[in-house]
Amino acid sequence: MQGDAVNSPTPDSIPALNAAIDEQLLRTVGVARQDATSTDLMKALSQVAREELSLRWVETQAADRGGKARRVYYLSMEFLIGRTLSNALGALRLSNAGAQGMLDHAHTLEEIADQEPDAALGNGGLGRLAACFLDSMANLGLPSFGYGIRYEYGMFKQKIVGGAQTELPDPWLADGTPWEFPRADISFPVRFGGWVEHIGDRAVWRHAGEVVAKAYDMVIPGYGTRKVSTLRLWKAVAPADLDLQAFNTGDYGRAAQVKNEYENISWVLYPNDSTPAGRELRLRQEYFFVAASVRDILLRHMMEHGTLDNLHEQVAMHLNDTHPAIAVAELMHVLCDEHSMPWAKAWSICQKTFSYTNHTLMPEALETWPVALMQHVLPRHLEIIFRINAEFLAEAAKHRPGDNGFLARLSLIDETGERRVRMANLSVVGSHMINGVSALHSDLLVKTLFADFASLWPERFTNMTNGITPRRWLSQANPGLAALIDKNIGPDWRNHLDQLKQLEALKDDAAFRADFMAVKRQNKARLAALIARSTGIKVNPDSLFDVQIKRIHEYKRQLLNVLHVIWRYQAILANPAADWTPRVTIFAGKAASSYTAAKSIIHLIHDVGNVINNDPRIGDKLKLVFIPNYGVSVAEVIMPGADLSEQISTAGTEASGTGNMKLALNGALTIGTDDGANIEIRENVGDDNIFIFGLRTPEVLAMKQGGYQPMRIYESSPGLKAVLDAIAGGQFSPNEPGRYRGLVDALLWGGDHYMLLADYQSYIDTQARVDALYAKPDEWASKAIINMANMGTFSSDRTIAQYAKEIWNIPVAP
Ligand code: HBZ
Repeated sequence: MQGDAVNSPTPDSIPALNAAIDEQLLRTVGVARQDATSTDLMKALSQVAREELSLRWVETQAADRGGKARRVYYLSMEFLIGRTLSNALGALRLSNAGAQGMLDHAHTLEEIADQEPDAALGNGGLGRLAACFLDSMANLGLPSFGYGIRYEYGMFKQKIVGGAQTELPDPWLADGTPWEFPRADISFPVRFGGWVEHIGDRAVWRHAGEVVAKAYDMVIPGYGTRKVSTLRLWKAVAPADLDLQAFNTGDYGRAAQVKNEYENISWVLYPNDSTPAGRELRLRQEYFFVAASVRDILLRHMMEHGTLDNLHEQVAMHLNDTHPAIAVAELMHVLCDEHSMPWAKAWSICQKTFSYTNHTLMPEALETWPVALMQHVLPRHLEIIFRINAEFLAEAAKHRPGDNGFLARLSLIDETGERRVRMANLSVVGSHMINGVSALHSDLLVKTLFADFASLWPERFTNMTNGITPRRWLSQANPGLAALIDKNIGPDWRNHLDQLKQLEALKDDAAFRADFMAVKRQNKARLAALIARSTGIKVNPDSLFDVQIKRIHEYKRQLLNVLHVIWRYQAILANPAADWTPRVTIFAGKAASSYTAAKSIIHLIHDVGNVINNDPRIGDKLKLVFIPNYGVSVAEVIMPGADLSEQISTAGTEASGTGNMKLALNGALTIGTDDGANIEIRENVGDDNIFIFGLRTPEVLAMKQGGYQPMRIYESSPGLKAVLDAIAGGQFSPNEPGRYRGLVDALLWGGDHYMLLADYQSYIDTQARVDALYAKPDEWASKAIINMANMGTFSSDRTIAQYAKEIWNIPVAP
């Protein structure tokens, strides 16, 4: 199958694609053309794309092997891929032919693509970043693999029952997926438990149990190239002999139980996005995928180079946060214990091979494992960590003799209570480069969390500002805007997002502005339809669509947004004749199942929405909706339809944010704090084209140190008082008036940890400026265009090119 040119199918590709679809219906799916359901069509069309991906995969492997390419291996517990069909068709230049082919079957491509379940193998930003990165690695032709876990159950499905979140399992593989390639011949044993024997100077790990890791590949196509990247996911299976033994005894119940004990390792994604799970199964998951990946990488290296001495010259392994940090100890284990490499040489290779990205500064989010647990699950690795630590601390002590506090902070072991292994410290010590994910975050990393390490090795710390793939987040999610851009500057922006800059010249061009806003209007109608379908609430697409979509977390301050909505509600009631800019406030996002405060915020949004949306005095002036089950596919509908992007975390808490980039790229204006990548968005779009409010990071710190008193703010602000009193007094929960007492008490009496009250007035005032601008459609449109036009730097192609050059040392074609 020949691919068509961007957005213009060659005349003969449509019949060729149609024939291929019919053949797949018949041969693979097993239905006659006229009987095919939309699911059958999804499978057949996917199969056509899969065959082409398969060819490209084989081609890429041969080329990389032949060229003895230096490769990057991106180790990540999470890859939030979403759906693959539309993305694959886009990369194969088959979108138009595919759409036509589906129309010939009386279906739209959108309807067919909707049949595919999301591969939701991640929690939020960190997992989605990994998916955008794979897309860019493929696009840049970078010899690369992503390595992770083939979770049988991905991120839970969120269902709202009576205004509250409930969690349902996500059996995304139940009907199989057309996108994976099981590699039956690629599997590795992964060992756990037992003890370590020291024979002379050799350490021998006498493990207690073992599970088999089996490889399943997903092929990640590049857009501007035939090169692909590979996402290799590991599934845990019980060793065959154990299976047999159990079955032979005839006790099938026991056999199934034993099998489950092994295979549960890859069953389910931990749905916590910040507090580490601290559970044995989680540690097993981390080690499981890391051990299999390291073995796979070393095997490939040995086949190509015949020695491990030059591992660091050919291999870059990247740690996506600390979740894969045990890889540092695993590589030492394999090199020293299995390949008899001297410790010092192995350590030098190890440090040159690994690099590490940190995604959070918040102390409670940092992963540590009890020494006792690690002793139980990975006794040899614990020994290795102790030795790394001893040698490291001896070296560090030379820099500040007698400074025990310095050493205690640097130590890989936290000795303050129950002894624990600090995975962030292990990651830093084991890596030659460490980066944060926005300029602010990277700066704070070296000034706070890693200040002691940075005093030893300043040259190892750097910044890699996050990015997003323009293929999924503009070309695919927003075909209307993509077509308008194509018409004006051609199609190459998909590979060179900087080209959008040319559109800035059209910001005052009446015709372009009209076209741009017409596309926005269509996308808002599509979003309104999703809202109606998923919540039953009708919203007017001519209102300002104000969007906050992300994991629900106190530091992200969805509650501050709710305070504004209630303020507005009360203000409209007090002054109904005023010229209110009609607004729909839209939330979406999941709360970790055990995170009580976050779940309470979801409930509050629903309760407040219920009151406002059913108050006849309000009408279209204000609506509040919560779109359930946020995920990649839902985001693809919301992003294009947003006018206003809420990025309102307490300054210094959001490492970067990436939704902020997606929304601005789709022409939303940002209302945000001076935090994470908001700062770089402001630098790119200019102060006049973004709404920045609230305290900045140093001011947050100063106010905390000076003794922050939220109660004072409450008492001196009648507006704020009325809002909080309404919540606490049960105005939105008349059947359970005390329902939100806890949320409000945490603000007034609990110290308001994320300083909502400190930023409240500034936020309200800034929202008024938003209203005023929205009332001038031409000015709003110009600013939205400026935002989109200046998002070039936030392409993940830029981010990955930077990683490749500055961290991984892999050449990329300019
Ligand atoms: O990573 C996010 C940051 O909060 C966000 O600011 C940043 O843009 C993004 C990409 O760099 N962090 C996460 O999404 N973190 C997790 O999802 C997570 C998952 C499992 C954990 C801990 C954190 O155990």
